[in-house]
Amino acid sequence: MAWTAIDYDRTDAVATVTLNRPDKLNSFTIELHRELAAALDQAARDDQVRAVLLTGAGRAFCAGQDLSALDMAQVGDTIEQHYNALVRRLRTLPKPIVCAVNGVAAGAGANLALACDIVLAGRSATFIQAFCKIGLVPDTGGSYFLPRLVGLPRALALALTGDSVTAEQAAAWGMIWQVCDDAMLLEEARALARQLATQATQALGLTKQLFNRSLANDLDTQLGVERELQVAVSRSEDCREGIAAFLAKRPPVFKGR
Ligand code: T3D
Repeated sequence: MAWTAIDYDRTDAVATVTLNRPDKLNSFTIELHRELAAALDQAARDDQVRAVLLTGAGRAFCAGQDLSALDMAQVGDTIEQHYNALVRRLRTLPKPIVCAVNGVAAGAGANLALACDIVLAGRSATFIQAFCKIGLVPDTGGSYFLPRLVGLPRALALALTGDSVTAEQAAAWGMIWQVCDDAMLLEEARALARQLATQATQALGLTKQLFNRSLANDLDTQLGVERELQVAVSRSEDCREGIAAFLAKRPPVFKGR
């Protein structure tokens, strides 16, 4: 596929998806939505891909919806078909997704990052729940993830004020995993994605599913889900290899199946 709004690269077992509208701070158009969806589907389908890295080109990660392309008559459809579908794709993709936030992440761009599995941010990156500044409410899963990540008082204050949060504050609040020096961000994110790509892919995919389901379940239900997924993954070749390697005191060689 010829990409215009994103860049897609697979090197070894890592698919790198780069939002690529730097002049407009990688803000979302329908074209960007379609290409990002196609890229994530490609990464999900391709057995050679065992981890995904998402980042942005230029000085921003993503400034949310392209406001010059916002169709006020289609807001509900746009959200369902594109933003909601994107969050569902990220959360159900059975491979780990590392997000490298390389600059400002605003509106749906901030919440796109929060819907990924492990978020690293450059020291100069910022997160802005920009919706209130233009008379909108948070979307792209922000009203779900943000209070669960940072607690209701901080989530609500961020959404009501639209104040910018630095990468260091975001890490201190548990909103993201780690802050990196700007110059090292991509290198560190790639190293993390490469490491995840050597692990037992099915177990990582089911771990995502386990945690997703835990957010809505009570303890008894969740214990049942753990049992169900552990039984399923214990039949994988990688699980047999992991245990055999431990017992033989050698490093495991996982194949992602
Ligand atoms: O139906 C639906 O789609 C509803 C769904 C909505 C989801 C949402 O995401 S709503 C929230 C939309 N996003 C925003 O409100 C953020 C708007 N952008 C900003 O507040 C600022 O640009 C930033 C804080 C992100 C960065 O500020 P700064 O000073 O570093 O950059 P800048 O000068 O504002 O922007 C640079 C260029 O990018 C500029 O274009 P120009 O003048 O050089 O031609 C600016 O217009 C453009 N740009 C930035 N953000 C957007 C954008 N163009 C279109 N849409 C944007 N969101």
